[in-house]
Amino acid sequence: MQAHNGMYIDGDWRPAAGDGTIEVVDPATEEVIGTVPAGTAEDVDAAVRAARAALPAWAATEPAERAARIGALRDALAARRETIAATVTAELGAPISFSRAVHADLPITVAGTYAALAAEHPFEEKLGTSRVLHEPVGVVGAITPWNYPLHQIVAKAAPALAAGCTMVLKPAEDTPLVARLFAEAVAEAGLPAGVFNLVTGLGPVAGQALAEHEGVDMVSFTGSTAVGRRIGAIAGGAVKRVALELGGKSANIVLPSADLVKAVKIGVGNVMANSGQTCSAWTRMLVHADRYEEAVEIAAAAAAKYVPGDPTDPATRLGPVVNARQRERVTGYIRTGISEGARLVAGGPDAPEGVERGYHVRPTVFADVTPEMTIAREEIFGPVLSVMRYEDVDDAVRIANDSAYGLAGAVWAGDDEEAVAVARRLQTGQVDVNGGRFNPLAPFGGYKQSGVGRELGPHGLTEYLQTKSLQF
Ligand code: TXE
Repeated sequence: MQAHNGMYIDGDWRPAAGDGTIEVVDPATEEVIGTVPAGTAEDVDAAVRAARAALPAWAATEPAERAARIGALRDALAARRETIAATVTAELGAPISFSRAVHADLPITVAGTYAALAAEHPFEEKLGTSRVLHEPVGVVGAITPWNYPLHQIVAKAAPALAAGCTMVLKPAEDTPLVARLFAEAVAEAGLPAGVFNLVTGLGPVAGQALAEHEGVDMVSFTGSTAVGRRIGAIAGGAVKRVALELGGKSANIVLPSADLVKAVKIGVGNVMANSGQTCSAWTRMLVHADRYEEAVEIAAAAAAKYVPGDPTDPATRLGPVVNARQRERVTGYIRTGISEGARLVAGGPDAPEGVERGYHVRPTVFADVTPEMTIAREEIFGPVLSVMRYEDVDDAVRIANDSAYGLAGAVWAGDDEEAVAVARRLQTGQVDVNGGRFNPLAPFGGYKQSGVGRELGPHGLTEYLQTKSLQF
């Protein structure tokens, strides 16, 4: 049990202004594993003041100096790899092997990318007779979710720091412990006091106070579309820069020429990873009518291999979902799928057999899902796949684009260029061609209701810059 009473403000761990606390629950054991302070508007104000005070000096540092600090931050995270993985497994419930390979290694990679980009980025350019300067936006208020808790922090903090911005982070209430590890790494990396500040707290209290604070120049938010709309309205009203990374309902189009077994198995794995709590998950699998039943059979068999279990066991592939509320949400969607007439071919709403505790959900596959069904339209954020039928390529593209969201997607075909022709027609920010592969330089973000702005790589860095032209 870790009982913390400090928040990282102005280069120091300080007690919170109030005495409220947030309990951190291990979703696999349902036990309280720690407490952190529930920050208030007063704590947010102290953190924003520290960030403002640190801004002029940090904004004026040479890019090479910022690159060196971000490199040191990357190394401090890498030195904590095992603690990070164990912490994410404890507070999120992700299987330990996934926590190591993704929850720890992905943000370490992203931090390394920004150490390089900070040094290389063209912060000044010449356009005709003008000199164009790319300057930091200022103080960034970052609000992050629990699903990839460290990655979401690093995907905001690393580019913001590389740009010369300072930051106040309000992490998700379910996963504040890994955010504390990040602040420890910041301290070890020798970033000047006030450049990065951490305030733990509840969304509607500390999160809202941060978004509204007049000392914050930009709000960068990742989370639900409902909260994203509120943040967007606050930022719009105050004419602040805003970046929003919201939900998704991504389509995975398997073209007739594709290797069906491979496409379906990898497609199932994509949805089951992290218990389906991935905004870019390919939750709608679209298969041609001629091979539809075959695909459904493969998908059901593949899903059954994701046996819910103890996430600390390296052999476990499916952990619980993050909390009891999320389990109710996900099983509610499974019940809705059944009542709206989808055919359940794997899993279901009942608790899995063989696990006595924890917020587990059975790996679930629905067939005969039609585009108007709730489970085809809304983000479920659980281990639930909908397999849908299409008649021809135009039909597949129409179904894929028939969504309020547009975050990611996938296309499988016999050759890449056939898939690319379909990918060009999708209204979505990212498409994996024949499986894809993570590239930390590639921009990530949404079309439509999936958000505003891009994260990662040079595009992610420019989000935190504003432009000044000098005319000669
Ligand atoms: O998200 P919230 P929740 C989706 C997913 C999930 C659903 C609900 O579908 O089932 O959202 O998850 C802070 N002002 N995604 O309830 O509430 C909150 O403290 C300012 C998709 O956990 O949006 C946390 O830090 N901040 C997603 C962050 O917002 C507020 C990842 C996200 O929490 C606030 C997570 C307020 N009024 C959920 N209210 C993705 N895009 O990856 C809450 N917060």
